[in-house]
Amino acid sequence: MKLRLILGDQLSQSISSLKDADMDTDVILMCELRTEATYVKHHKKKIAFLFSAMRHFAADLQDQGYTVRYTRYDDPDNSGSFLGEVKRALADTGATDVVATYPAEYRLTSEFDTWADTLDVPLELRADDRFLCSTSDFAAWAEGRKQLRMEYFYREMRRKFSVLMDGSDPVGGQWNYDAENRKPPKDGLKVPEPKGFEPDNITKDVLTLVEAEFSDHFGDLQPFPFAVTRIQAIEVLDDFITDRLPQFGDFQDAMIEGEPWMFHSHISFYLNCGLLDPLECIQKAEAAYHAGNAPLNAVEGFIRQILGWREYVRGIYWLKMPDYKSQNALNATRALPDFFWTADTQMNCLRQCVSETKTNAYAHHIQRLMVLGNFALIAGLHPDEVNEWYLLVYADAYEWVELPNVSGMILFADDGMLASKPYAASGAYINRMSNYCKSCRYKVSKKNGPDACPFNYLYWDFLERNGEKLRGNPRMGLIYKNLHRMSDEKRAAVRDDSQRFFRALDANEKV
Ligand code: FAD
Ligand code: DLZ
Ligand code: SF4
Repeated sequence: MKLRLILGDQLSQSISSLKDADMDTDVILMCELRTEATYVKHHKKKIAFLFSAMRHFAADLQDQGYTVRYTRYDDPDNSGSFLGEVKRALADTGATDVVATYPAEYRLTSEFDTWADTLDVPLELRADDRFLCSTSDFAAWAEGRKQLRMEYFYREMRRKFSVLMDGSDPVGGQWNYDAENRKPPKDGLKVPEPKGFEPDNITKDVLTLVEAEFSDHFGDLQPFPFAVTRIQAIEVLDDFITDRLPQFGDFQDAMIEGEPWMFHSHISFYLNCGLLDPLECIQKAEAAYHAGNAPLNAVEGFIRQILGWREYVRGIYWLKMPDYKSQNALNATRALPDFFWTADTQMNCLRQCVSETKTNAYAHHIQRLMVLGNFALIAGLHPDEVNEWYLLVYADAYEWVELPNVSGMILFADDGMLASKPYAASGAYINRMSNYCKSCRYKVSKKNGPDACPFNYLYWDFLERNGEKLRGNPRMGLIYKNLHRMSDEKRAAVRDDSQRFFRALDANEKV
């Protein structure tokens, strides 16, 4: 009789730990834990989403005839940790073996690796097979390459899985249609309502629990529209494929005030906890293209995110951990400003993105990258603080995907391992891709002075401060040429404005 442990982000019936499960004898163990709910103070919605999805998954398994031992958060005997619950279950059930799938992140993997020494029964830890590229295949791909770039990895994945291929060539003749995915938002653009669900009794119980136990965590619990079952998650995916995918490509980078969901898919919550399978998402998008229901720039763009970026960042994570976490190539030291929690800032773009994050436990990619991330980069915020924030505020956040995006993609803390150059930008980018600047107290057209958009001078100050590190980067050559052409007077204005801004920020004044 085997005890089979399922973690909160392993909610898939085809997970390796369940592969040879015997319905008549085995016991499946799932547990809501203090350690997992508090290793960072996750957004209330994230905890509620996972607890509800776990309870629904357990109920599904039970309906199919499995024996599930489910520890609720408020069970008086809940030991609060995976090992404690495994030991308790072994003592109560007399199971002779423990089977688990390796956790998705380093923190727990290294803990699980010590269990064999403390358990009295054999432990079998199986590979995490929820991804399309195994960690060993990624390591083999990376071996011997001078530079790792997502684009080349992505092309191999397209070939390997025969996705959007025309023989050995990419469909349409190009691998990547990114250049067609940057349309600014146009006036009157109509964004479809996202698919949402009324909480059922299981979810209502969880919402009451989370309100009582995690009231001091960040974020709003209500409203709670998340899918919590595989069937609902598939509805979200199908809704995206018909309603949003056709325009996903054009407006992938666009931001509109009051439209947090735009034409994105909102499936990362479900992909990352196992309710959706990456290949089924890719294949549905590809089918929409072949049926003539979505254009190539949209379908390729969407597929690139899942088959390319998602697998790539996970590969980098396992290739480079644990050292990846402590990197700080730009020696950034500033503390995270309070407005990342309160949204109390006069910079409208940041106010909107933080407020939406607080309400939804979601922000789309360009908000995370070019508003919040861009500010974190050019203001020199410390990677540890920025990583902790991103890991706890988003309902799709797990370290394997959050850390490379934050330390690699936005902060350049990994010295260019993930991104070939820092994604620093002035207010002009935000103004082009959003309507945030229209209702901002600052003027995006002003470069200096108290009314100027802070992104404008902080951008040049960032380049100046990090010149030694970045000047030699071939992709930064033109930018540094422009910096050197700047008059001494203008450089002094940039420095003075930035110092004034940082003084106010560090003194916790409203900026
Ligand atoms: P869509 O735009 O519809 O994209 C489809 C899918 O592609 C996503 O669901 C996701 O699975 C995948 N994807 C897209 N971009 C990336 C990427 N850069 N890395 C990995 N997968 C990607 N994604 C997370 O899943 N968890 C995180 O914790 C996370 N943290 C991020 C932090 C920063 C600083 C940045 C810049 C990006 C982060 N991302 C993270 C990636 C991306 O922003 C989200 O996956 C996306 O916004 C989720 O929304 P969506 O499902 O509507 O995505
Ligand atoms: C994120 C999370 C939370 C909030 N709570 C639980 C939990 O109570 N029980 C559980 O099994 N998993 C939870 N998780 C997901 C785990 O943290 C996740 O499995 C690891 O971070 C590995 O990716
Ligand atoms: Fe953001 Fe600057 Fe635009 Fe204000 S003016 S919304 S601070 S980019």
